[in-house]
Amino acid sequence: MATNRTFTMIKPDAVGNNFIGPILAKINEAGFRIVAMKYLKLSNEAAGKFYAIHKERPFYGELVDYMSSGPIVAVILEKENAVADFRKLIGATDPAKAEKGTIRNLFAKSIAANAVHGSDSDENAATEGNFFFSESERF
Ligand code: 3AN
Repeated sequence: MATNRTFTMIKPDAVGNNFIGPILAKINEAGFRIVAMKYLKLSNEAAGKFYAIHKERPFYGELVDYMSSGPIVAVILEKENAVADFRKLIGATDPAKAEKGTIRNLFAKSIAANAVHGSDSDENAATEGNFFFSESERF
């Protein structure tokens, strides 16, 4: 069953390039409502925990170092069919393969620094949202 929430992060490259505003505008234009939002910098340890599901992948160390290299924006979003529709809005993991007009096509430079995260399932969306936000921080 499709739930109505997903989780995203605006990653250090996009924050550093002053793309927070343009990316949030795209997200709102696509019909998502912001349920929770935080601007913060992850410690290396916290980034390691967040990406623990990728522990065995060859790029894990690079990914964790990168995600703790600068501030991010963590956001819970709401919309019907949120997980699938948000994955469509951000485009493929590799920005070179991301469809024209998608967030990664517009704002990302590389597969590692790919501007935004998007949950890949309802279950992960809930886990990832819980990682950053308590119940009283969701509106
Ligand atoms: P997505 O974020 O599109 O779901 P995943 O789950 O395959 O992609 O990968 C998680 C994150 O790991 C990506 N967002 C990206 O930042 C990073 N990543 C994926 N593949 C590579 C790679 N080949 N080299 C470096 N980083 C990668």
